Amino acid sequence: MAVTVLIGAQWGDEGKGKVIDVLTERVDWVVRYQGGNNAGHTVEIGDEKYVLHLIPSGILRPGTRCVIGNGLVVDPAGLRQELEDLHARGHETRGRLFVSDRAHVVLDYHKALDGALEAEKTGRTIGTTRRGIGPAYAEKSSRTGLRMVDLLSPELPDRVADAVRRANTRLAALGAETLRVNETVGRAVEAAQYLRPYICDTIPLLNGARSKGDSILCEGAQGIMLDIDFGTYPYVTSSNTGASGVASGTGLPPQSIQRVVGVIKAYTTRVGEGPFPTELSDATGERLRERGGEYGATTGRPRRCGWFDGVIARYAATVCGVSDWAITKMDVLDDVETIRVCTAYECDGKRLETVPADLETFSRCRPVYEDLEGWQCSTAGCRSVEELPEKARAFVHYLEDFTGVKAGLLSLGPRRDQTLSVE
Ligand code: 2SA
Ligand code: MG
Repeated sequence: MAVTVLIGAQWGDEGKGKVIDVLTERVDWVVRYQGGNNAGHTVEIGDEKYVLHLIPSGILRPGTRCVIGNGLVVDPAGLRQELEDLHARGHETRGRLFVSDRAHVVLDYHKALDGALEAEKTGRTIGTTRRGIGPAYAEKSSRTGLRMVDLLSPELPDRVADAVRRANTRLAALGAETLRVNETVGRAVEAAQYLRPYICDTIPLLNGARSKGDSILCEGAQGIMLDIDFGTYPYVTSSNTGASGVASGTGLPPQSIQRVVGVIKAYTTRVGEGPFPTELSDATGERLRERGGEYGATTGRPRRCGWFDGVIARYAATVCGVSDWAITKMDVLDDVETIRVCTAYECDGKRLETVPADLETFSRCRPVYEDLEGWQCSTAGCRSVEELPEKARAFVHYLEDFTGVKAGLLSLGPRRDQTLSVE
């Protein structure tokens, strides 16, 4: 019955990993529905820090079962590595992790193509994570991709060999190094062997769990502004990162979704290229990056930082049907004197209240700001909303009023105990 979706309502890195970890205290299943190991979900438990890329964050709660849904593109070698790391740290995954046999496979040549396409001198670098995501989804759409179910087939070596040969022609045309067919086949076969026990039909599994009343949390990766349909195309990832990706990426029907939690950071960040109206290329942006530890969890890239963009939050609320916000990293604003919130854009003398489709227009948009007084004290020790400084509560209320969505959860640091639930 109870399906909850958690989505990133900005450009990713909103702190979803932490929020999921908090929510999974009461959840039976955690399900990824899109993306691949381009994601980096960071969870801190006590002194231990985990960064998960493909495996749902719920794996860190022993009683929770996890699903990698059909909507993902799975790098078998990457998944194996992640599993081995978890096993080495004492986490059991057999019988707890289920990988959809319909999920598509990312092979070495997808990564090589990702890099080669980025390096191509077309003047349009996306700033991808180079994890092969775009090329793997392109093959899925072209109906030439391999799926997890193919990893179980005796014909796997031939299929991979064919695919590598085709990819080599493209790589050569792009002036990139080609791959050795046997090596790629060997790696795929080895990973397939390791992953065999995890691969199954997750559709009856999930719907069966749903009908017997289990609670299911669908974990979005990246954020709505990186959504292939709703984001800043072409500076996006290749999947539906928003709530609309859940039905197509899991086999859970749309009407089973009861709640959509939108995760927003108290300011905004973006990794990779593309327009970002509230970006700060000054000392304030630098301070947000340092205080917030804003470096890519997958690639270590420094993230671009800027003020909170209310236009985007409202857009996310609209297209994802956000029921409540989880506002993260409020503590990063602890020492900020004046907090700015973007409430509209100005472009060519016109006021815009929504995100324009035309990127050229979007890149010329100037933010219209509302200035709020900062609270200028530490929130680190606050354990309830009442203990928050008045001005921090005013900030939350401002975001709630502006977006028309209530906050359900506030996060003041990476640890589990630095989380406040709003009644
Ligand atoms: P891709 O690799 O094809 O999905 O890249 C396309 C765009 O999507 C962005 N993207 C991300 N943005 C923020 N965080 C992501 N995950 C990692 C993290 C990123 C990292 O959690 O920190 O470690 O660098 C993520 N994944 C994809 C990407 O920057 C491109 O703009
Ligand atoms: Mg991340």
